[in-house]
Amino acid sequence: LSEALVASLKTSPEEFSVVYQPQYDLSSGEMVGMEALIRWRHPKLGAVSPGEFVPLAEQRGLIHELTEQLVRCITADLDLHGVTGGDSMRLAINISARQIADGRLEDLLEPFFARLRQSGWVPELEITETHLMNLSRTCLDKLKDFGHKGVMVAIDDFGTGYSSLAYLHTLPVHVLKIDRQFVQRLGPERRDSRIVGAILGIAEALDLEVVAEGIETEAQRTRLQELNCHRGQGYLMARPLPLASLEVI
Ligand code: G
Ligand code: G
Ligand code: MN
Ligand code: NA
Repeated sequence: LSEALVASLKTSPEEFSVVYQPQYDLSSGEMVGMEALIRWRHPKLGAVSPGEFVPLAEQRGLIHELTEQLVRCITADLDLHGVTGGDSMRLAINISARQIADGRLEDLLEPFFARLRQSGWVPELEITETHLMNLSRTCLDKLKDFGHKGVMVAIDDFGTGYSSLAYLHTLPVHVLKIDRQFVQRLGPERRDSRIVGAILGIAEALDLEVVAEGIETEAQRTRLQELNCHRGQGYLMARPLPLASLEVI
């Protein structure tokens, strides 16, 4: 698999594509953004899960090349469909924390983000919580620079890492994405919502936005609304889809 990925990243860009999962304002139901997720379909192996190939790309030192495919696909999708973000909708991409040290990242993302803004999208960078803690001062400064240029920075899978509140407070981030394991534990009992409630409290104290991930049931959505969680995404509202299927927006 690893060899196939290396070969495909080098010679077969057409095997990569991107799907988009809408994010909603949970009180109004309005769409407020989308998360871009990369897909890889190998001619012999078929569709490979990003849970498998993203870590492989990291191991093989090709995560930058993967992000190049992501950027190329999103740019092509926007050029083809001309979907606008209305100057307020977010377009979130996932990057690996270790890419931040790589000088090629800014060279790739700066023109891409300019392109996004041109069509009315506010760029957002998602970085998994577990890897945020190992970032050097230099990398944190780079994130801060993105922030100064109007890029929103989100902590992905929040609640699964080990960030201390003291550390969180110093991070140049704007958004917490509540990991879906906590959302999926939301049930009719009040105690089911204690962890999500605590995360919402942290977000409020640190003045951060919150996105709940992995909303699958009406009961979970209702509970999140009651808890005043503003933004959410999940199969209940929409699965990740090709941009063409999403043109209701
Ligand atoms: O798309 P799916 O829900 O299967 O994603 C599985 C994992 O792969 C998630 O953790 C997601 O953040 C990650 N992922 C999806 N697309 C990208 C990408 O373009 N770059 C990186 N680094 N991770 C991605
Ligand atoms: O780690 P990250 O949050 O980037 O992962 C996003 C992943 O979550 C994608 O693989 C996406 O397909 C998946 N996903 C999105 N919505 C749901 C959902 O409602 N339930 C589950 N189980 N997975 C979801
Ligand atoms: Mn994500
Ligand atoms: Na996540």
